[in-house]
Amino acid sequence: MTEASHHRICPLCEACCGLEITVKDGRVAQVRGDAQDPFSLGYICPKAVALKDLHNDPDRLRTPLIKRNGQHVEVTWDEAFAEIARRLQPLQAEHSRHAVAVAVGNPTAHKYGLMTYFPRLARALGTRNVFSASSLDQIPKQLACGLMFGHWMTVPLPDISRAQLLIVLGANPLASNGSMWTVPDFKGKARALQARGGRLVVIDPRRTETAAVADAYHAIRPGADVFLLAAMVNTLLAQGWVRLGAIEDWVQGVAEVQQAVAAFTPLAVAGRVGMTAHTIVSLTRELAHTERAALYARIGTCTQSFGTLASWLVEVLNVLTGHLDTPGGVMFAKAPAFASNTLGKGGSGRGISTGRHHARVSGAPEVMGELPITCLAEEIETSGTDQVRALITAATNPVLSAPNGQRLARALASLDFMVSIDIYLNETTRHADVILPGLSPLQDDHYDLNFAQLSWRNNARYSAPVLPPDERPAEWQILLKLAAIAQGQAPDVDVNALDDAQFEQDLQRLFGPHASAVQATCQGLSGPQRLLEVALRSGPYGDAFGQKPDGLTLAKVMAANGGLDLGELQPRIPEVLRTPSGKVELAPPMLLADMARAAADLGQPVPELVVIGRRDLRSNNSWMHNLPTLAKGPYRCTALVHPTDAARLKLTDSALAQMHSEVGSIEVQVEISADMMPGVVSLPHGWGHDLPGARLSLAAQRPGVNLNALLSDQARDPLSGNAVLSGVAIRMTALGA
Ligand SMILES: Nc1nc2c(c(=O)[nH]1)N[C@H]1C(S)=C(S)[C@@H](COP(=O)(O)OP(=O)(O)OC[C@H]3O[C@@H](n4cnc5c(=O)[nH]c(N)nc54)[C@H](O)[C@@H]3O)O[C@H]1N2
Ligand SMILES: Nc1nc2c(c(=O)[nH]1)N[C@H]1C(S)=C(S)[C@@H](COP(=O)(O)OP(=O)(O)OC[C@H]3O[C@@H](n4cnc5c(=O)[nH]c(N)nc54)[C@H](O)[C@@H]3O)O[C@H]1N2
Ligand code: SF4
Ligand SMILES: [Mo]
Repeated sequence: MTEASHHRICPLCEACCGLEITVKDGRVAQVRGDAQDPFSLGYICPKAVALKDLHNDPDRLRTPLIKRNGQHVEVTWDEAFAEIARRLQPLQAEHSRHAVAVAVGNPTAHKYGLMTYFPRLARALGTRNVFSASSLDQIPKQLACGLMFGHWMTVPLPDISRAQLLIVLGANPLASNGSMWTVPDFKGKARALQARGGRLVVIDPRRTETAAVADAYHAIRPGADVFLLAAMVNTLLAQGWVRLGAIEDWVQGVAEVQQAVAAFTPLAVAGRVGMTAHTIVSLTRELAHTERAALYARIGTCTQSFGTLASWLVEVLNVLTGHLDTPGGVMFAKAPAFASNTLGKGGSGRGISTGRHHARVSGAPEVMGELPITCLAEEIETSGTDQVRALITAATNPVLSAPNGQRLARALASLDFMVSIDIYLNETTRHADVILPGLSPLQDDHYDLNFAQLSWRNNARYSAPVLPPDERPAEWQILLKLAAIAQGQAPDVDVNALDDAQFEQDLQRLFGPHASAVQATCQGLSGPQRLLEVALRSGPYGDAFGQKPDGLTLAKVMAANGGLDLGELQPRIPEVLRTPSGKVELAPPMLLADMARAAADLGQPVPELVVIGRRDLRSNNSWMHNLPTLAKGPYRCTALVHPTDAARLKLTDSALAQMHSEVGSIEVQVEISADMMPGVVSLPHGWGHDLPGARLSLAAQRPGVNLNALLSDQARDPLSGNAVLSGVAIRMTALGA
């Protein structure tokens, strides 16, 4: 009998916990939190334990599938790639390059092979129809931060280990484990903050799991964050509480902000926000007068029509209270590899731009190189030049995760050709003509390309595969093959040779005359691992290919089981900035202009009943409901309704009700809960596993209902293109038990 224990970073959510995985005789025996991990110190959640179920899940695809006569049948890799070339290449020849769309989803962010090679496929296709889950999620925050600080990934993070006050707005880290902020064991860190006399304050339409451990909780009307935040900025300025602190010389635009929020007094917004003016002023006072304080906002503030404005005002408040870039406030991580805000000369840059092209049907602007995923269905359905006729997806399930999934499903069924890189035959991939499954996460190596830029502590961590890879291509090789096919090559092209050639070109571009010396240091490496080696060595902690012998190399990072701790976050202004002015641009014109829309909306009546979403520790968006350890327990896809709403609507606990919206209608199980704000109902997303043609046998036994069947694909934040997933008007009628 052989037994070995491996350290592995959990690839399932942004907390990036360190796991200890025991393998006995080639099988996963146990998954535990790794107490030696310097970042998570042994913390894990139930999803990590389910990695064992995921690896063993009989429904997880291990062989490519081709759809023949409506049925998905197993084929060889050669057959699958040949089929793709046979069908994709003529379609490309006949139509414009925009006729092939690509869509990527959330797990991509956790797989550096997908992350580093997906852009090559998009580039090879030359399509502007690039879609991702970012437009269902964080793109407003990235846009706001990009405009203020000059790069999409320059996002302030609460310095939780030194803060004395943390205000959490529209996030529920006790269930989600944190987002756009890698903070394993949030609960433990929040307890430590409280133990040293600090306070945790939660603002949310639901008294969440996080609110339950907080020192104070305030309910807010969904979608009203922009008004609350503008009134807080207004209060700061009116009371003379503004202090810019250490970054004073690096901030511009305070006067413009003052003008933009002038009309949003606490009294003017109180009714709409659902808080008293007194509470708004008190919150502002506490943020302004606590020496080390941070305001953190997440998805609740993004997935609404004023998502970019709300995300912007959050950081304006952190700046105006002197908390940006100071210990105990909000700070910037310094990632050891792949971080654009560590490249080139620091202090100023080109900044970011949007609208380099627009969606054909809606006219929505390009943001971060992509178009809103809520435009995908209409781009497929609407005839004309550049109509989308083929789609390649990677790790995304928008039939469940995007608004109006029923319309998208119909659109996908009408495509001429669809390919999915995915590990399940699910609600989305059932429409694919060819499905290409990547390896199990336990067979893949791992590096958190994004999350090192969002981490509560600087670090460099790498995980080797826990189980040996099998004969299958890795996902980066699948993507390279597709890119080659998209460029007209034969399906039997040697992808490793292509990768070598591309790598040489990249080195020429990056290192000019030193390219061959750099290349010599990467002997024996290939694919994303080789890119990582170069990025680490040329990065801010790197060994500069031998010039700084104490610096990082991939070998050093690999040797540090659990990862290298690169220390607490450090002040980075002005070096981190990449704005044209070299300043924190507090008043981007695009945002100032959008304040007129907010002002006009302030007077609008609010619907009597609205729906918001909810996350549960045992779910992960739409794709982990097929795993036995997570699927057990009480039914979770319930609609939480406040007792006064239930009484008014004659809804009873555990009974069924019909939930209607402008676009759809679903049958939900009611759960009466005083944790809800009156007038607000909460239903989780990612459910509805009862669609024909999917192969998720366990999930189908308790399918739940799809929240996104109620949401419109026409409701977006006009600046970022992010979907409106929160605060949508509904009606509810009782159906009986
Ligand atoms: N109403 C509502 N809708 C929401 C949200 C909400 O709060 N409310 N949240 C939104 C957010 S934040 C997000 S990020 C999106 C997520 O939406 P998506 O990005 O579509 O993510 P999932 O629904 O989790 O689907 C993940 C897909 O990846 C596949 N997959 C899993 N692991 C791998 C792998 O290793 N390789 C490959 N190739 N495929 C893999 C799964 O089988 C599944 O098909 O949902 C959004 N939808
Ligand atoms: N267990 C689990 N963990 C996950 C995921 C999962 O599906 N399950 N998904 C992962 C993903 S992809 C992401 S992006 C992150 C998200 O991580 P979080 O941002 O923490 O997401 P949620 O837990 O949905 O918390 C959002 C909160 O916003 C509140 N809210 C809704 N509407 C509004 C509003 O208009 N204003 C305000 N202020 N609040 C509002 C909701 O009640 C909810 O409590 O979680 C990640 N982690
Ligand atoms: S919180 Fe859970 S799912 Fe997220 S990284 Fe940690 S163990 Fe994995
Ligand atoms: Mo997300």
